[in-house]
Amino acid sequence: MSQARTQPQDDPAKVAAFEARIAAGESIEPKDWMPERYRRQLIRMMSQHAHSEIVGMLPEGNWITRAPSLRRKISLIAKVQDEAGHGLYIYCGTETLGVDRAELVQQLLDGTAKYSSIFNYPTLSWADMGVIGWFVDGAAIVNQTVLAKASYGPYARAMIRICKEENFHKRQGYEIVAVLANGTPAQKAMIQDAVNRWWWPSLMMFGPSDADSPNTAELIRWKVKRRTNDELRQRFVNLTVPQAAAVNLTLPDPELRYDADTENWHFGPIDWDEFNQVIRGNGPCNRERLEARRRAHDEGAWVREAASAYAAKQRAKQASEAA
Ligand code: BYC
Repeated sequence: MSQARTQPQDDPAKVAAFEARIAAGESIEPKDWMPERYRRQLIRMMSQHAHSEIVGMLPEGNWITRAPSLRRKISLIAKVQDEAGHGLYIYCGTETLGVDRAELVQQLLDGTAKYSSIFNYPTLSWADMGVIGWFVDGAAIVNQTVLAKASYGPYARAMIRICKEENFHKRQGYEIVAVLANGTPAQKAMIQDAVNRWWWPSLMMFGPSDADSPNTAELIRWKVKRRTNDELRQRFVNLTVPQAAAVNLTLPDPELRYDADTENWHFGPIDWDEFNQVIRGNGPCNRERLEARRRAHDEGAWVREAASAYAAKQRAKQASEAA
């Protein structure tokens, strides 16, 4: 990746010392020596994560003006604002690796950086707000609770705070789900339809199966990832099946059954063709999402200019006071 700081070939002695620190469970901090490949992998993963939070505001932002009550509107606005905060927090964490945020944002706008596949699906009804909180934030919690133990300190610490907020997001979603599931037949049908549409894309959030995941082995070795994609996906399914039963909703998988030997819920095959289409930019809303981000970036140019002018003025003031 062009944005990573270039370094001479990593010194094998330094690599060995670094790997010993990882093996001992030490946290790697921004000023510590790290292999160039470790830095690049973190920049890739963290920037994609930050982009996901920012693009992830769009499907829900679409429903703020149509929330069914003042109370629902307040909590949805708060959730979407939290997502902006998560994005900015993770961009800051990524900058500790020596890369400029403007460069990362440009990669998103150019379509050269990925963001989570899940945000390329449309939000068709209010019930989707419930199911996103339940499934999407639920999946994020499963993934991020483990990332809170990642070997890179700034990323791990960001995850601790973010997970606390994701817990509120999941609860607000599940509460919407429970209310609709116990509502009129039309409300129940609406929530079941949302469950049917979001279930499989939510399982895809965890990434390709381990056999097809080029980055997992290296990231596990460096303790950035502490569990594989398939392990986390299985954990999410195991947690979610009883939650669906508790509100009498059906998950759209005829193969779903409990396996007493493995103590896991067995689930049917994932449509990897669909996943690959979405991450290549051909999902239902990829174009719309990037257009919305580009428009917001252009419309926000004056804010960035004003903030830079203000910062320059403050610097000049401080310099003249110090003189
Ligand atoms: N979507 O080797 P793999 C949120 C890419 S936002 C798109 O397994 P890795 C929220 C992958 O990047 C939460 N692309 O990769 C916000 C790689 O491509 P490149 C978002 C995907 O890194 C608002 C290639 O496929 N969470 O919670 O080992 C509202 C091969 O994959 C996806 C994060 O970002 C995907 N689903 O593992 C509500 C968590 N999956 O870069 C909620 C942090 C894979 O080689 N990230 N790809 O071109 C991770 O944990 C890991 O990066 C992943 C992938 C598990 C996602």
